[in-house]
Amino acid sequence: MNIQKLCVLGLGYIGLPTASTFAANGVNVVGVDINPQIIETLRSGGLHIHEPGLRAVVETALKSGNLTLATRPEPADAFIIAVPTPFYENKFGEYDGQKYKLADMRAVTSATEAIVPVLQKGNLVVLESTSPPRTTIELVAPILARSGLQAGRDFYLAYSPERVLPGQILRELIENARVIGGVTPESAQAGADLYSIFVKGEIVQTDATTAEMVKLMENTYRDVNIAIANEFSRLADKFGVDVWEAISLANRHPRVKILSPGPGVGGHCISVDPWFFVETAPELTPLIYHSRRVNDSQPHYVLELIERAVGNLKGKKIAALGLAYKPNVDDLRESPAAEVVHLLQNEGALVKAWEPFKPDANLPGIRMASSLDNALQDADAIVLLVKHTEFVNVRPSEIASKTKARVVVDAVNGWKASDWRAAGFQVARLGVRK
Ligand code: SAJ
Repeated sequence: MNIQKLCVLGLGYIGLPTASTFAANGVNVVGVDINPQIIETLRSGGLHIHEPGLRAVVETALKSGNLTLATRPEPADAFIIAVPTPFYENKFGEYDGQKYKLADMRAVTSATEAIVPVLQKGNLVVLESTSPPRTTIELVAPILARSGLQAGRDFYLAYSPERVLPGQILRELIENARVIGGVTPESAQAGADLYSIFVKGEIVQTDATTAEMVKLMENTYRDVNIAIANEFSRLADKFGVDVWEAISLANRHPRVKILSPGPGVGGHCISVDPWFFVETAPELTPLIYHSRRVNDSQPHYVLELIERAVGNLKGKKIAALGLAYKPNVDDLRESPAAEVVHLLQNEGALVKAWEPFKPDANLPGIRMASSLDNALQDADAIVLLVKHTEFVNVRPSEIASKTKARVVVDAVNGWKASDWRAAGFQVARLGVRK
């Protein structure tokens, strides 16, 4: 299929890099977002999201004229839907007495509806948004049929998941292998034609539901793996073992790759996607359900660890190092570190948080420090919640000179306990009772 003009619906973390990369490769792209503020920000040279290198790519795309911006789709050869699929905040499903979260598919529904009036014979429509299995054939195809055209017969329809890692989106977009699932083999081929414009990784064709399931399996596998690591951290603590040492020894086995325990699983992918399986098949997903529960409860476990090290938390001044959902990013969404801070405060602790990647973070109820030194001042204890490289590199003797705190709690295996002990600190570590 020959694609001259493309509409990308949704200009967020995935849509904007995708639209700009197509534009950089000579495609005439219309970037569509229903939020006029986003369009305005982009037109005036701003950027509403943070991703290394993105500003330059967007700027070049806009200047070249290959990327234009609009609030609704225009007739084109192909359409990519890259809108968010969050959960409902206050709506839950229930199975066997257990509550589960429900996907809010309203953005996918309205983006698809917006394509109906401009859809033409021979077009290609690709859904990229992470979605419950069968969304392409059971939600998207019927909406598009309102145009009088039928998916697979009159136009091509495919599902192709994004798999890029925040912080490395622009590189991974091009280099990662890409799965493309068509409602027919011809639809998968049309999708492959589209992405081969810039994708250097392998492009693998399959059917739409398989592609949807593959995406959810990848993130669910990671979530379950982290859940077992978190459970191992609790067991190691009980048995007087160092979980980090034990995992590294177990991982010497050629067929074992256990991930790392920590304060929990954050971000908007791994902590979200497994629920799409649970929602669509609660009776088949007890393992996935309980893994989510284990990871969601890990901040409480870290709270217990801190309480054990510090004693009664009421009135204690705690320096919390890190609020991001993972190391070396500025993204605080669904962050387990922020959850730990809230739990500490519920126990009456006076927490000051320092997040070098977002010093002016404005999270409700969290008091931010203005610098690392400011966080350490007057602290009774220091808690390491995110393994940012700059935290790993601090020198315990230097920290000792900046604070009266002599207790550190390391929830991420960022610090060498013996160095801190040598500098006069009492050390507690997640997954270690020694
Ligand atoms: N985490 C652990 N232990 C680990 C690894 C991660 O506790 O051993 C925690 C992190 O600290 C973080 C959370 O898990 O809180 C998720 O971080 P992550 O780096 O595992 O993943 P994300 O959410 O940033 O991106 C994932 C990626 N998926 C996989 O690696 C299978 C990415 O490729 C996907 O594109 C992205 O989800 C997405 O958009 O779905």
